[in-house]
Amino acid sequence: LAWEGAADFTDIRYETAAAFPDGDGGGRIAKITIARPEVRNAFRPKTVEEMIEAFTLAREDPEVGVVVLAGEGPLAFCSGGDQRARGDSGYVGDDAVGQKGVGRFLVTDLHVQIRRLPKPVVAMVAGYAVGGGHVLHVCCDLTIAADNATFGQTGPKVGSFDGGFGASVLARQVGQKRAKEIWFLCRQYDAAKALDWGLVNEVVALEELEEETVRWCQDMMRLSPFALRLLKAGFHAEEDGLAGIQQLAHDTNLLFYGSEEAQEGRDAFKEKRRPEFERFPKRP
Ligand code: 2NE
Repeated sequence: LAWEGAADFTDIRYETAAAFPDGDGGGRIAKITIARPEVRNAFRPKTVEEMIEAFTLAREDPEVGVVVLAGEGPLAFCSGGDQRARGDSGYVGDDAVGQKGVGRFLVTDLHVQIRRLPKPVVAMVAGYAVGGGHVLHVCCDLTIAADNATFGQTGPKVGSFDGGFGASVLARQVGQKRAKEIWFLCRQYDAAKALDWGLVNEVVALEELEEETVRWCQDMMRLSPFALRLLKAGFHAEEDGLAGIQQLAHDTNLLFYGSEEAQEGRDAFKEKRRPEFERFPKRP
């Protein structure tokens, strides 16, 4: 695809491209690339801040139907939190846009944002997806991996862990025993094993990674965006507890606002009259 830079960032790239360059369909695909290959795309606070901003851009763009999350280069998708930016309490970003010099765990917000983004998010994994980088792909809706991809946890090796989505959602994906193995032993798993375990959706040759990922995105771009949105909310409703149910409930409210019945309530309030709800059918 012909990716066009759509915003200026330091640690990441945000690009979008027409989903169907041959004009055989509409809409755009967004791609967010962590661009710190010298540290295997580890994220510092500024990186996470920029990713949050980029995901917001993708969410707000009515043309964008699917978001791809990637790492720069063939060696790594993401190696997790930048250990050089790790202070004595959280990750410290003197270069961060937000509070400077204060230990943070901002990636929590990013995980929630990916889970709640009302558009599918696809992790495109080449090389290492380890530590907090592994959690990022777990949070994405789908994962397409290159044959050189390596998955695993390192958290307990470096005095860290993610008992949130990084453990609970992982366990939904591969089962409790395997999720515990991944976290308790900190081994590395190749792409074939990841596919066998249901940790990824597809494995392709590294040279074909983007082409295949785009194909998956194009398939989704041909489908009803609101149906996909509600499906995502439905999948997460139980997993995310009350917050998941709230998302699904508010999505139905968004649809309900489009009905004459809901609009009658609004109009009656504005016109200072009793709403005439009796004219609406009490559907079975
Ligand atoms: C990723 C991995 C396996 C790659 O190994 P290799 O041999 O291909 O590369 P190398 O030489 O280890 O790394 C290349 C450069 O990248 C830096 C390295 O220090 C090295 O720098 P130089 O020696 O060239 O100066 N680098 C790699 N990962 C980094 C990182 N995360 N932070 C800072 N610099 C990093 C291998 O590099 C590796 O195992 N990396 C560490 C993975 C890790 O432990 N990540 C943090 C886990 S904790 C976490 O992410 C987390 C969490 O658990 C919960 C919440 C939030 C975050």
